Amino acid sequence: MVYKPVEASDRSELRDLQSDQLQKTVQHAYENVPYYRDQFDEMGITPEDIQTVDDISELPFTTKEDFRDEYPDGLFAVDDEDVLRIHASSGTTGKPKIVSYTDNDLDIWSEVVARSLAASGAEAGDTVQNAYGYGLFTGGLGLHYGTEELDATVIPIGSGQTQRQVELMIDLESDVFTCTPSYALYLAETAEEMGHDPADLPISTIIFGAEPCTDPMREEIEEKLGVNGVDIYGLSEIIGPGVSCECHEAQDGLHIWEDHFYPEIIDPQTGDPVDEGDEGELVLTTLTREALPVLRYRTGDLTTLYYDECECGRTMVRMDNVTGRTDDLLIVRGVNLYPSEIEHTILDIDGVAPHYRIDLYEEDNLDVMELTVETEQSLTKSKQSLEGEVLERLENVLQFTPDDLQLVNHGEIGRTEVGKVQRVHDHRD
Ligand code: DLL
Repeated sequence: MVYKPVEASDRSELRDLQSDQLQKTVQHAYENVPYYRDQFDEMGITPEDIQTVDDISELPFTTKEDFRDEYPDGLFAVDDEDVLRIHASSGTTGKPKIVSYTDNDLDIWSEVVARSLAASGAEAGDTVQNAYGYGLFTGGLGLHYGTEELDATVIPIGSGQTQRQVELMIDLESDVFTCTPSYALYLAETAEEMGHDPADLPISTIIFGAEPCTDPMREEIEEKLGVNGVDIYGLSEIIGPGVSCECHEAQDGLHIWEDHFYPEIIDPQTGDPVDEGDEGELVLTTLTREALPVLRYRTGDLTTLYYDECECGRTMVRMDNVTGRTDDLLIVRGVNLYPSEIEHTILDIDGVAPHYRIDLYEEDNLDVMELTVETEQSLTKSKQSLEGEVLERLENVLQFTPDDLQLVNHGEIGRTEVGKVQRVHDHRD
């Protein structure tokens, strides 16, 4: 069931609404953000040139470098006294991206998260245990206020304290658990170590996001914990979690809340739009943000958009789940591959556990890749034969062989209790 009627609106009406909102956003950005005004002037365009969403490609892109260059608040479009909240997204290098919200922005954020929760099957009266980190990261507070907006009960436990998560979940009979996909697996392991069958835990839905999750990983989560796994997507620069979410009815792509965020897919090399149905980089424009209007943000996330009807009745476009980023691409001895392709290729081999790491080194000017994979606790075949299977699968599917493959026992690869899992460790200069 939709949370707001607009989720199932007629697409031509939606387009008119988007065009109106785009005009307002462009005007707002031009008038209040010197960075955008300079860009427009340099490109010889004015806000009046943008009449409908079809004109959007006239606008400049915004990149994560622009956020860094304008650190901390150069992209803010309102006075300090109108900013009610600040969050930040910490990159691996350099300054964080600082993002801000007015009162109205916070209301919209709660609403899009509530829509996402409702799409996942959560209802008013449910108990939602929120294991996303609270603080500058948008996951904790984003899911928190969205849960309250839905009129559900939120348990604001935040990340970590995994044994306590299990105990509370049982004692308070949580219906929904929100966390990263890697943490969902860790929760299952911890419950097992505590003597519980993870499938008997009371939760029926896990809303996972903030990290990529391939299909075999999702199946593992759903099977181990006996839940429906629903993917939620978002990024701080645009709002936080709640840009899009899967519906539990179809679980076939994430509905983008298009009355607030306008999506495009471009070729990451040329910046040109791709044909409908082709994969490329997701570009998002905020349509209603006040404190931080963002035009054509290059997310770096690779996906595809589907405009056909969804069985849930929502008409809002669906994006494929994001399993790769433009900056994730590994080029190892001339072979281009994404970590998610490796994950996808090996995880459904019987005996391989969903825990792996990739280490990249440079030796004599050549890239060297070491792949470390955990075996299932109940491994019934020899490690040698499993190794052969993994290598054969990688060669057959990806035409790729790692320089070194290590099969290690259950639990040998460190788990991430707080924050996002890091599977690729690049030791090259
Ligand atoms: O990760 C917001 C969030 C919190 C989303 C909780 C979902 C749940 P950032 O820290 O700014 O914000 O990171 C944004 O994380 O560009 C993607 O690369 C990745 N990401 C977010 N959600 C997904 C997802 C939050 N469902 C960056 N699948 C994004 C794959 C995701 N990657």
